[in-house]
Amino acid sequence: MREGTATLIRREDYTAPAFWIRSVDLTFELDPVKTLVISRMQVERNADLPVQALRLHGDDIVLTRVLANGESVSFRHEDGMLVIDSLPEGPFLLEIRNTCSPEKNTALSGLYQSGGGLFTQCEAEGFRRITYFLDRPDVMAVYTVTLRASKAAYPVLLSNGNLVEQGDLGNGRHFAKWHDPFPKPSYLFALVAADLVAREQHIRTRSGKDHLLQVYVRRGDLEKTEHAMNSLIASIVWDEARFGLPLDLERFMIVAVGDFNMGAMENKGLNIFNTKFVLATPATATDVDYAGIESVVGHEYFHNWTGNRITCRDWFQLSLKEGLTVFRDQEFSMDMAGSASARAVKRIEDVRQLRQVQFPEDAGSMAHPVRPDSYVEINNFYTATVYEKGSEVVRMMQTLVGREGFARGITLYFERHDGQAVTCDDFAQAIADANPDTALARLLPQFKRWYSQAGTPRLSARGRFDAPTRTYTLSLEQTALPSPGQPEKAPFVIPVAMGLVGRDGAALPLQLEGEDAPVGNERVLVLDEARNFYTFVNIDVEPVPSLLRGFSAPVVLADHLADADLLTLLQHDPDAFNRWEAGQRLAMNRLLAAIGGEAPLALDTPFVDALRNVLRHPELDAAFKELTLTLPSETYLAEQLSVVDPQKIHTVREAMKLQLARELRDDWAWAFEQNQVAGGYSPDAASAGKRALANLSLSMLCLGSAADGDTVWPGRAFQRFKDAGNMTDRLGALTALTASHSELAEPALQRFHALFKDEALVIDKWFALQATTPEKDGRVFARAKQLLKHPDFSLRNPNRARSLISALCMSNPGAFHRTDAAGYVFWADRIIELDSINPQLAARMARVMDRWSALAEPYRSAAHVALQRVAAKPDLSSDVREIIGRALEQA
Ligand code: B3K
Ligand code: ZN
Repeated sequence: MREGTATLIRREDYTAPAFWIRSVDLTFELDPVKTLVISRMQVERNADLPVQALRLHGDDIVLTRVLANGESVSFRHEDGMLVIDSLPEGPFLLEIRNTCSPEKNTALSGLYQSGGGLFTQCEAEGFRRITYFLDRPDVMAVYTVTLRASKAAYPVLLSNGNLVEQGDLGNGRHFAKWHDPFPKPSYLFALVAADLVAREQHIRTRSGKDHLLQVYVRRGDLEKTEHAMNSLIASIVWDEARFGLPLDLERFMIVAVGDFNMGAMENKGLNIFNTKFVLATPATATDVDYAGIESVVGHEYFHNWTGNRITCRDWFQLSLKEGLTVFRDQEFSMDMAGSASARAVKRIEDVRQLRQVQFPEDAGSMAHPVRPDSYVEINNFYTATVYEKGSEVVRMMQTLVGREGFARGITLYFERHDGQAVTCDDFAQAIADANPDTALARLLPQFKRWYSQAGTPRLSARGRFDAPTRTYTLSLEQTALPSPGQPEKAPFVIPVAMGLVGRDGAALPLQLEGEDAPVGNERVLVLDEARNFYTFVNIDVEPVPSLLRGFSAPVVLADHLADADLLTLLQHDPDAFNRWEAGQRLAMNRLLAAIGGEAPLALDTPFVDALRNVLRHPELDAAFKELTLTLPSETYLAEQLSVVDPQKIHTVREAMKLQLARELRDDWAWAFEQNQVAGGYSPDAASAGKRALANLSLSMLCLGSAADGDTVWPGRAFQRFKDAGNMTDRLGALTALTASHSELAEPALQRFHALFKDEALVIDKWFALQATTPEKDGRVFARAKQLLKHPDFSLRNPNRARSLISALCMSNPGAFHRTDAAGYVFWADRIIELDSINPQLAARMARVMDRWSALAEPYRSAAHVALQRVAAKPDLSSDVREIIGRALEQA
């Protein structure tokens, strides 16, 4: 059982708030040591509920006075809340004064200090670390905020909404007063007081309204903000064009901060961003960084409607805003990518991420439904399930009602709920009601099992061709494995986008038994029972089924296809996603056979030839080639096994990589030369794809050279590293050297550090690269340990902590899982250390052990010991305790 005093919050216990706070007027006397907060709230009782005490949240703050309608009132502290028993019957003005200490706030939740400035992070429950409040998303108030601070230390004073007044206070202090006309929950409050500069852009939206866009950064970073600003403008244009949702603010601000627990935060009109998702120049950021900026800027902007205009009734509904907004940012990036093939590349990347992170989560100790039923720390539930699987659930709705139907659903959702705090049920209902004659509307209660049942369903497909009747019968069967607290599950509604591919690669017309004519050559079968049969008529030769096209549902598919079928799909499938998938399956079959069996890995000619054909294909996009020639990750391979030996997986995968490096040597060299990008840097999909393929080729060439004792390619890589005109190529060349353990890696790493010693985000890359190098003889782990002592390393900066600790423990299984348990000792030491500094971040990193119980011995026992050691820390935070407690329940 879980220990500790932290309580379990249950979804079924939801009750409406006993009071409403209609407006709040906040005044801040900002000071890093002690900030004074004066809060004046218009409060009224919720007439629907019996008369009761007002209970306000407050955490780590010091109360100095409480007045109701100007009179002092008695209060008490109970269960960490401020309780006021006797209050006026009717609406009243509540005034609270309290202090907090930004400089002591290492948790980076609430008001904290970073790089000499003051910043806030309130979602989910950080506002209570600033002042006493009904800190829950269904209490929405209109905010007026006055910031008073030293003019020299904090020349820029920002909060949500519009600037209504500013001026001098004498004594070197100044003030700014902001008003946000939109009622909002406290988690969307923000303030910034810092020495910053802004890139500005005035735009006019379709309705003819003018808006001011600003991106605030530290002095010296201004030239790194162009891409973020362009991404913001593109997001605004896209949301209006695709969903008819315009920018509703006169002023929209983005502020970059160097110390931040996650990617970014959608505070109304004042988004606060991790610098990683704002700052980019060709010299310092990779193509992946550029794409990340576009997608995160889009994501936070899209929250302005999905999250801010309509918010969550309670935190169990988190996916209402997160799943939907991830779906929107994925669609945005796809639309920005342009060509069909570039869209498929984006989809492949998203699915790869889902499988790499969400599938393990759904099978491990932290498995939970998209709409969780309980939590101890809500911050532990900002998960891949709520975000990425939540997005897949929204995507399935779009698949079931069509793109236009889905846009109609969104319109109805806003007609019904604008300005409200609602539930996932409300959302699904709106999409269904706007599309009455669809499978979604017909099956809505069953469809919503995607919100309530955890775990990744298994979909098993078998086809049977009957030559005499010229029919092909497809059987689809779903099963769901038990999850914690959910032993039994009912069938899901699974949309299966599919086609039938002829042996010659032709897309066959699809006519189901009982239909008069074929309905195109791609369709969506809706599986709503445990098992169903679909009989296609007028089929002359046994086809190859191409199922779950575009990954139309978040399931694990067993299609029982033979190698020959997969080779056909890899060569001919009109669906690019399934084409890639066929390649991955061919690789995976071989990897798993070698991992499970005693026979050493030996690659067969048909497989190698098929990969060569992809690599040399005259029409396929470079980005697609790169994805197809990249082997399934060690983490994804581990998910295919019931007992996981990480070293075995690592060894086999490395062996296969090396064989491909050698067998395709000339082809890699050809691809490297073919994919050079001339001219200035542009992060567009086509150029980025070429760079990715050139870099993969270079890595493979260096790997092959290392085994053959050849020095030509490492020499070329070193030269390219030195001459590179952009970070993608520079880091690519450096990676080729480190990953092949070349002698030139060391001087290159030193040079890289010297070149970028003042660029924090690049130094993060330098740490991460060393921590994620494929392990060889324990060298990588030894180096990571050494790097803990590097003067540039710090646990206090989340990006830096992640660049070494998460990189090693989460992204480098071959280095982390050691037979001598040293990796787990390293992990436990860091979690214990970090828990006292930043519990949210520590809890995130603690998740490394979610899947410990699937490990083979000796890993399993050693992991258990490490978990118990963390659990034994006397003052362990409730954040980490929840994660570790759930992991230990698997023992
Ligand atoms: N809504 C924030 C995440 C807040 C995380 C709190 N632990 C960023 C986002 O999803 O857009
Ligand atoms: Zn979000």
